[in-house]
Order: sequence, then C-alpha cells, then structure tokens
Amino acid sequence: MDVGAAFYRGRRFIGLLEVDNPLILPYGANIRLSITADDVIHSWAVPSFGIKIDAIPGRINQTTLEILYPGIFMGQCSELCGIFHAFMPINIEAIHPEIFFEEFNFTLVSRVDHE
Ligand SMILES: [Cu+2]
Repeated sequence: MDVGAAFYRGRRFIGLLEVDNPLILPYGANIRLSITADDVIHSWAVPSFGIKIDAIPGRINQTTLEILYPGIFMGQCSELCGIFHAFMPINIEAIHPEIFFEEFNFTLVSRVDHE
C-alpha cells in the first residue's frame, strides 16, 4: 500500500471546502473527464490541475487529465450558478493506481504490456 495515499486518505477537511463524496482517481494514469450538469451551467474548476470546464445541461464536455502524484486536490464551481454557488467545493483524492483499480474492480492495463 502506498504510504502517501494512506496518509492522505486518513485526512479530513473542515469548513466549507469539505465534501461528502470526494472524487477518487488514480495518479499516473490517463483519465478522461466527461462533464455535464442537470440544472444550470456550472464550471468544474481545479486550479492545481489547470482545468476549468463548463458543465452544461444537455451537453457533455470532455477533457483529459493525468495526476502526477498522490494527494488531495481542491477546487470549486466557478460559474455564478445560483444561490448555492458558494457551497460547491470539489475534492479529488488521488490514490495509487493499483489501489484504485483494486477498490473499484477495474482491470489495470499497463502501458508496458503493449510495447
Ligand atoms: Cu455551480
């Protein structure tokens, strides 16, 4: 088990940046994000990833992401989307890929296997 990921998994945030369900992703893997909304236009923004992408009802926006190291990354909705706009934090927990694929029952396909 990755010590860094275990350390970060034990941490809890307090205050307005805390979320009930953090987005758990593997680091060191290519990730495709599909972003949409079901009510109004939001904007999914995580500054440390350099990503700010609109979430629009009826449309799917896509981008790619590779997280380089384990940790907890935070962002917020950055579109003035309504009265609850101030309460839309984003937490991404980047964990070791093997733990991620084991926990979520995905198959890990190594790049090395295909070379
Ligand atoms: Cu929003």
